[in-house]
Parts: sequence; structure tokens; C-alpha cells
Amino acid sequence: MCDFEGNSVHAAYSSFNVGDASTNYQLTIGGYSGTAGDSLAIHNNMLFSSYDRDQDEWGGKCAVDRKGAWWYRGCCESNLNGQYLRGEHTTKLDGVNWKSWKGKFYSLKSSTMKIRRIAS
Ligand SMILES: [Ca+2]
Repeated sequence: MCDFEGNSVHAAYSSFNVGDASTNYQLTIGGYSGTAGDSLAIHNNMLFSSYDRDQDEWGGKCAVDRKGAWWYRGCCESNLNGQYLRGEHTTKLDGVNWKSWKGKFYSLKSSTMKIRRIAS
């Protein structure tokens, strides 16, 4: 993940799994390490929510309120599919947010997710 000031951090998970349609694309993660802080931990075991498919634990619709599809609980500490708001913004956690690094009101310049299969 990169901010607009030229800084970058990472979050790595030794286990990372997204289920298939039969599990509603449930996220299962573990073994965090990195420099970004773990803003995905609270989303562990959650189902993937989108505008038209509310699967979070909140009475409202996190994907609509936070303006992006994600593994919301109620609602989020990370939202890498949020709006591209270019740094500081005033609306809570609806940008490209990773709370443990830049807080609730900073939309990142870029993020990349990479998954590597470990031979078993
Ligand atoms: Ca809901």
C-alpha cells in the first residue's frame, strides 16, 4: 500500500483463503506480519458484501454506506475497494482505507493484493 507522500507499507498473512460461491466468498486469514498494522483481522470469517448483496453484521448495508465491496463486519477497518479519494477525506472509511496505517480519513494512492500458493 502506498500513500501520496511517497511512503509504502505491507500486510502479509501466512494463511489467506477466500471461499467459493457456496460459502459466499468467506474470508479466512491468519498469521499477520508486516508494517501496515492488521486492519483485516476484524474482517476474518466474514462473507463478501456488495451493493446488491448485504452479508455483513450491521442492520444497514456496509457496502452501500462505505461505497465498495468488501468482507464487512459492521462495518470496517479496511476497505481497499473503496472510492479513490486521493488522501485526506472527511467521510469515514469510504475511501481506499487501511485504518491501522493512515486512519479512517485517508484514502491511499495504491494497493495491491498478491496471493501465492504454498505447496503442501
Ligand atoms: Ca447488513
